[in-house]
Amino acid sequence: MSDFSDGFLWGAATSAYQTEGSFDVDGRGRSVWEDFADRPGAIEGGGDASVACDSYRRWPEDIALLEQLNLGAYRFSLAWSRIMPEGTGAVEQRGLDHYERIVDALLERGITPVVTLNHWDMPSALMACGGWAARRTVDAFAEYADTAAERLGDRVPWWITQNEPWIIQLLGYQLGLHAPGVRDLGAALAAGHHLLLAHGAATDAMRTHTTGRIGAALNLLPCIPASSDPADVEAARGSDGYVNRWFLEPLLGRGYPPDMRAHWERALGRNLDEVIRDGDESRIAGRSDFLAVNYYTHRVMQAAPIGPDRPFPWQVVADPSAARTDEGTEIVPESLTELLLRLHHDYPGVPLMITENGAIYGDSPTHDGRVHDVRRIRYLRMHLQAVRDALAQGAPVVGYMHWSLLDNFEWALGYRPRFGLVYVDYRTGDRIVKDSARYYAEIVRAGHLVEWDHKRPIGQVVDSLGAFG
Ligand code: IFM
Repeated sequence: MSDFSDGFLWGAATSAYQTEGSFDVDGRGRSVWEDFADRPGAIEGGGDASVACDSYRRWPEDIALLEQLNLGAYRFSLAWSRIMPEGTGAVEQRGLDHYERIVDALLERGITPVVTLNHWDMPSALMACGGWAARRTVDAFAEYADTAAERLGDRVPWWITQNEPWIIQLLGYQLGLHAPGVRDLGAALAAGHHLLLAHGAATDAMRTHTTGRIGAALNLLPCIPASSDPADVEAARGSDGYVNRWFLEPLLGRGYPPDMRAHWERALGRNLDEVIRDGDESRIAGRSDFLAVNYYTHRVMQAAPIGPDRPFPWQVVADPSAARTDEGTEIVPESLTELLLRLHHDYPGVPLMITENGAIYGDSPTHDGRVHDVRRIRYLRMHLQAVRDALAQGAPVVGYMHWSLLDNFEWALGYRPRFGLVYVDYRTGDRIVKDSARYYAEIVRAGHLVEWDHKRPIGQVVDSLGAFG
């Protein structure tokens, strides 16, 4: 019997900037990430994404991989600067043609495209007016979304407007650790709000071209108090407001949560009416056909004094009992079940798609040429079990996209962290299917969780993988 519903979307995810390379091809404009990567020390190892996985040229190979892994869905993103090199105005048809070829090739193979519009690589030109901190960027994004949907809307059934607005707000505009490298709390607040407003405006623009479902992807982090001390409980609630509810509540129709609004007002020393204007919340609400959930870990929270580098009265502390990935991320699959049940409870009727979940493990090919990433196998199994448990309790989960199909450019961390089901040799561009991918392919084929049989010769696990194995 199948553990997952018929029609459950099994897939893998990537993004344009992290995989494509070919910056100077087909009229692509510059993006804020090239500007950021040019700053000395911005990217670990000093690399950039100008080649990455070379997927702009090797995309047929990537699609063949999806097919051979039995995957029924592919989440990828469009590069805004390939479609509108200056952010607004002139449209580069070659960029649209490229993505149209990918969509058509996926559909020909029965693979459902799940298309993200903003996976962080905003055109540089838009920084002249402040990027996401500027309200006029909302209109620019709606224009881009309209253009993309006009070309692809008849064929793409799932659209994601924004990927992880909290990360853009926090790392891009508050801490300056991601592009565009701004460190300004007020700019961060504005950026987060404009990303949500842009979701609303983009959705309105796209509706005339598509009957596909439109949503935004939030990286949700369950916040757990470090102790039963009421101050820690309050810290966990505050952090939940900052990371999760600040985005969930307006998107799903309830407006910004007043407790977090008060935290922002105190931290900024002013009210938010200049940024969050009358009527804005109703331009964000009611425009999500589904919620895209990116899940990696939880946050254990402790009360902490406000200070120059701590605008809110809480801090993250380590969970000593948790297992960790190679990057130190705490592995807590049971939190995924709880999260999905909470979303089901708080926002009934909203379909949930897991659009990212994965782990950094540095395994590389061994003497036999294979990548035996047994820890990723275990990670994948535990998280799929968590999804299955949530489904069994009624959570409307419609799909699971593993992050990532390929090892790729992990932003400010460069190429060291490897998230892929498929290993990429960055010197040659060659792809090597990892054991975890073979295991995932077996699960997908079976439609339920299967055990990984270490003893079985790997070549027999997925018969069709020969060409890539
Ligand atoms: O690689 C990123 C992705 O671009 C956005 N979500 C988190 C992933 C892993 O850090």
